[in-house]
Amino acid sequence: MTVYQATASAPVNIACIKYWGKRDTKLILPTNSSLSVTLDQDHLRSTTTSRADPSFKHDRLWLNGKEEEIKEGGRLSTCIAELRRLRREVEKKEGTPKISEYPVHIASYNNFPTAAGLASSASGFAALVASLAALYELPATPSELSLIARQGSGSACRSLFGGFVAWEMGSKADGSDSFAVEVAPCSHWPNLHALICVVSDDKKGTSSTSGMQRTVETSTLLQHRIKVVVPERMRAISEAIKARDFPTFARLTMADSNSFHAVALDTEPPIFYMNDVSRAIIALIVEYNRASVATGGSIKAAYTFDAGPNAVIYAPEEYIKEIVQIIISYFPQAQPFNDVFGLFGGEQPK
Ligand code: 2P0
Repeated sequence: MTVYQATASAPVNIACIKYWGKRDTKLILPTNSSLSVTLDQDHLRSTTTSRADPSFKHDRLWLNGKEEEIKEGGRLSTCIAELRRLRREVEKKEGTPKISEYPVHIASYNNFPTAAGLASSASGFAALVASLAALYELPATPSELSLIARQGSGSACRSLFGGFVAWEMGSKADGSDSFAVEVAPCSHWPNLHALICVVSDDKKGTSSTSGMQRTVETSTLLQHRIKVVVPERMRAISEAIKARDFPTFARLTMADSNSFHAVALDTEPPIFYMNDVSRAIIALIVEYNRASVATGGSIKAAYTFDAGPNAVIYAPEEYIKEIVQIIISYFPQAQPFNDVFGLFGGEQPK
């Protein structure tokens, strides 16, 4: 008996130019393009196994061993339906076994602890799409699959590649030109490292999905950001990445993190994702860079914050040790965990 089963994994990505706002909430079409760095470490990935079998009664999904409901018309069922539709096309054309008619069971695991404070929807949906695409043996490129992962969670479309990835917002109403492309592979800039500082492992107060829509509806600053600021930044950061120009990359990354948190603050009611520890980390990095520039050096580190208080610090490898020492001296309770740091003084992530 043939077993139809496939496993795929996908990495976590952290945006340097942030996605914040949808112009179409059902298709998940963004109000601006975005660009991320994939964290290529083995210990920051989601791994998903999909299996199709005629004995299954209906589609089912488990996340870290716990079954989750696949709601009709929801994001999960949209992704599964899209991949089935592509499989049906292959079956029609090539007469391959009609496994699109079998229900699927999907099991997904994150190998990073929830306590690492990293969002798992990006790597999770990317791994789910990649595993179903492998199960169905779809002749699809990562960019084509990113069109589907995008409908699971916007940022997931950027986790189908390694390295440096742009999500082009596109302009078509059907979303067919809103997909991810690789700007440069990971091997292009192996010297660039990321340090994750976990400030809090609490679940965030305002989800990204609802927070960004409130920003779209109420922030006047967002209009300036999406029309004027981001298009120029996308161009400039892509060039900086291609030239491995760290100071420019760092300036743009920090500026865009600030801009994203400014539009969150400009939302009615305002959204605060950073806390006092986040702001202390900004002050440390600003001072670290100022001291370097004042002595004839250049910018050595960049901070960025997503929809929560945790910091990601990008820096060339040669400065990572020094940065870790500075952080430990200011936050003596810091718990190193590979390149993830727990600063919240709680249990070390396991
Ligand atoms: C990003 N974030 O570009 C930005 C920066 C958070 C701050 O993508 O509604 O979880 O599922 O499309 O992808 C978070 O948004 O939102 C996000 P949905 P998603 O990484």
